[in-house]
Amino acid sequence: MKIYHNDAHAQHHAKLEIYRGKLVPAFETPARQDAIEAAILKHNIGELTLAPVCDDALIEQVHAADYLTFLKGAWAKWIVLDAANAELEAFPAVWPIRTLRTDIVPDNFCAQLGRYSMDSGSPLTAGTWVAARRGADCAAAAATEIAHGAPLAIALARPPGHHAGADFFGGYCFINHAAVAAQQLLNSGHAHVAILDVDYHHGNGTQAIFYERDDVTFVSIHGDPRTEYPFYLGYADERGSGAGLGFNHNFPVLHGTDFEGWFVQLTRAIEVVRLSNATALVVSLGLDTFADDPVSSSAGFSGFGLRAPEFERLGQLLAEIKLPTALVFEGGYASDALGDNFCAVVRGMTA
Ligand code: Q9C
Ligand code: ZN
Repeated sequence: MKIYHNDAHAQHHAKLEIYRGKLVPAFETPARQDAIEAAILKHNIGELTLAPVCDDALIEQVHAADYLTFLKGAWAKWIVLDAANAELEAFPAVWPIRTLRTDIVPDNFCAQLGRYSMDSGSPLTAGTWVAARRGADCAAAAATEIAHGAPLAIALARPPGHHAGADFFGGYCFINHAAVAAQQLLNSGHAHVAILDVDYHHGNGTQAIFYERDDVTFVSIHGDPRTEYPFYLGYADERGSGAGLGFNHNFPVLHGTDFEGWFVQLTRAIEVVRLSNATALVVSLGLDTFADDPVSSSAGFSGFGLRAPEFERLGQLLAEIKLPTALVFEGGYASDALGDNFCAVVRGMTA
């Protein structure tokens, strides 16, 4: 099995993020992917493979051209503001919230950051563009691999992608790698593709990208957005619009639910994937449903309490869908456990 690993991922390396009034060490670190790669080698799970460079045109099918241009040039503009900025990370300053104009891109760079982002938790660093763009190569390559007949391929495409929309970043995500994979499957001849998002957080970017389209069924199981990030999307009544009506399915799960409750909802989500006309599947594989995940655990509750045996069971359920599947790595922040948990999913899928 091919595992396309992003060899540029460490170029995106935020040191800090803003959290509840403090600058705290970033949760989303290069160590996350390094841990998974080490476990893959140790357990001989598959071949770590470098992806060929995919066309910009593929990425432009799911992202706005002006957003991609902005992201590509952002670090240079940040340095122009002040050469000393090279030692810092770029955070947005002003967001175009209600009553402000969204049709204008101001000249001021920090204002532009707000125009193209959804939160203050996703600092830009010198290598963010290169890392995220290379992640798209991995997603496209995994999709091509299954389009050519492989039952399973993996994109270790850090940084994650599912919160990034057509024209904004957020939630540690810059390019939506799952969307790139789905689009590549469509371009390769699949008429309908399903995306199943099992990250702890709702994949708002993926939902938004495909919300009005009828060629992708998006199904997400995630923490109830009333209490969990991204808060402003991911509710059960979001069903798609226009041609996309009926192709979007959210399964929010109450904070504090244990893994048995989570699996009840997962079974429902998988049933929706089965009933779709999809001939290929992209899984947004977040591992932040883990019991000891530092982002999803709070106030005594921990994720949905999954551990390696439950991740293996997740893998078994994914395999039972019996569609060619591209796994795209998303969230999961307990670096020390990511290797075991990731390998458990793959073991469940392939055993
Ligand atoms: N305590 C993904 O899992 N809020 N993104 C973090 C830290 C943002 C998660 C708060 C969570 C974004 C891909
Ligand atoms: Zn997440």
